[in-house]
Amino acid sequence: MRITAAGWFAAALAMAVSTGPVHAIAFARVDRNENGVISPEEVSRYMNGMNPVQIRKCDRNRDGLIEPDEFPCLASIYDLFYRDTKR
Ligand SMILES: [Ca+2]
Ligand SMILES: [Ca+2]
Repeated sequence: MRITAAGWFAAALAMAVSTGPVHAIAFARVDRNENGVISPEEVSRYMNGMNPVQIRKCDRNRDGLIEPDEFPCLASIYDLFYRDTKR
């Protein structure tokens, strides 16, 4: 069975609303170069529709990158505004 990356990610985000550890899985999906942080480039490439303003909102330590502890913020914005409405 084939699951598209987008479908997998949407499912992971849906679960992430109620379960913390799933954030780690979703984080790993977006952190493609596996350096432990998510760059704005990775966000725009793998989280469709997200823009730098939203990244800055969640970037609490203002280093321009999304660390794992900042990711739940980004994930919830993504879920609120860019969730696939075609169910
Ligand atoms: Ca990265
Ligand atoms: Ca940061």
